[in-house]
Amino acid sequence: MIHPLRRQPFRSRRSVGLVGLFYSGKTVLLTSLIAHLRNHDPDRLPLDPSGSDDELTLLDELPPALCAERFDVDDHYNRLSVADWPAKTDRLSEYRAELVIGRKSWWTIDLSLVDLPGERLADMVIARHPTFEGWSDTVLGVFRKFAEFAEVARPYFDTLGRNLAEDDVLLAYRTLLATLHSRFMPFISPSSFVLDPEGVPIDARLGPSPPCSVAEAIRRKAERGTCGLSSSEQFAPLPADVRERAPELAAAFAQRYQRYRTQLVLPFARALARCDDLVVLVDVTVLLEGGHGMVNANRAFLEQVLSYVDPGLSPGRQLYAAAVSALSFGLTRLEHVRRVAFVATKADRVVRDDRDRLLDLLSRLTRPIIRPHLATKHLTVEHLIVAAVNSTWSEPGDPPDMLRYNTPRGEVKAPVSRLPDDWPDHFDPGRFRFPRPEPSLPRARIKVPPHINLDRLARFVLDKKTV
Ligand SMILES: Nc1nc2c(ncn2[C@@H]2O[C@H](COP(=O)(O)OP(=O)(O)OP(=O)(O)O)[C@@H](O)[C@H]2O)c(=O)[nH]1
Ligand SMILES: [Mg+2]
Repeated sequence: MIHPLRRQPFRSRRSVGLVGLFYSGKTVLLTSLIAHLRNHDPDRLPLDPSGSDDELTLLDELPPALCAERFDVDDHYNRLSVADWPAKTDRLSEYRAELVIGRKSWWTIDLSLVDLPGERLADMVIARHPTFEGWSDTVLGVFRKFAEFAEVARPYFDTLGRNLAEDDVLLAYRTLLATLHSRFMPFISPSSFVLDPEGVPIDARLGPSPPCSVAEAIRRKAERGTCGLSSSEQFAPLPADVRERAPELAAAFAQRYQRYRTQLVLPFARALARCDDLVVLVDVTVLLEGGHGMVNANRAFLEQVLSYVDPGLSPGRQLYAAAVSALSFGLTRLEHVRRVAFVATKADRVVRDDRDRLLDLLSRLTRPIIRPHLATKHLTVEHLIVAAVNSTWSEPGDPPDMLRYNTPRGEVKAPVSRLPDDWPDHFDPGRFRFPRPEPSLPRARIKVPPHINLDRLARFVLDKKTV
């Protein structure tokens, strides 16, 4: 778009999607970033390391362009400022603003930042597969591939071997999903099982429950959860031989799968795939706390997301994109993800001396997943560690494995796990422990959240060359 009478006659469009599992820190990251964009202070968020043209001005906040819902930054910020983390996200939302960087620029940036509930990302495997048969084969393939999935999935396969009554198949699959959920393994598809189509989490649907055994909790979730648009619209993956043996069941599941895919999955999957850049959040500390099973599940999940988004441009599409851009004087862009930043979030949960190790662990996890895309396409990939709201500190003389932070009981000083140089071959949940602080934020709005490396993420988002 061109505005000949303005000081910045040109306007470029940029959209960035934040993806990551539930609890990976997307909403906090976006809230903190927006707070910094609204009150930009070059000393706290340096955008140009040379310091020559470091001024960012937010001109206007705009209605969303990629989805229906506005990102409720004020509500999230208000909670942070009273030492409470934001509520979990229940739907796709977008923050959109017009910005100008530097004093001499001829361009304004129309920037969209997209946030989504982490659970829905497990449905990217549905977005990737137009048919129920393809989805079934991929999901069951993942369950067979990793030992920790295979163990959880065995009773489901046993059920399919002896009983193909619809209700029994669905209950067996919901039991499988409930078991994954109880182990924090993020491969729960359809995601309606943990976050129903209205955005209500399964724990909220169950309501408060008396303390009970893990087996009882799994049974309750399996009874109440829904794998589909509603209780009469449920489906579960079926292997090829079962699809042959029970064609009516397979046909019913296939129709429900199509309705689920069209109504719930494709709208957000398309919004993400249309982004120029993706910020992929990985909470390495939670993966260490969760054990190797969680690392494997996270890896399988990231592979599915990147396969659907298919980031990068093949040489042919790169040429086409360059031609489109040249013919429109750079004002039209081919909508496709071309840059990916992998971000290890909550870097304040590890001691300062371990931040390099945090970056190494992130890179070791994500490099094998992104390499096939990098090998064949034009794609920019960055790796960063960030704390959106730095909520821990240490004082001179504190031991090297100690952090200080606020909790509802007041300030504590506690030991934290040191990071390994590489992912251990085998590690069970509980071997690593990191703090869960309250957010520490200045209440005066002209102040901005303390952070670690948020400036580097901002440079990526704004496409400032030096990250
Ligand atoms: N110490 C620390 N904890 C953080 C930070 N960011 C997030 N957290 C913690 O991580 C939790 C989840 O953060 P969210 O931003 O809500 O996570 P999300 O990815 O949006 O999760 P969903 O909405 O469920 O998809 C918060 O409630 C905090 O406990 C951070 O910068 N530092
Ligand atoms: Mg969220």
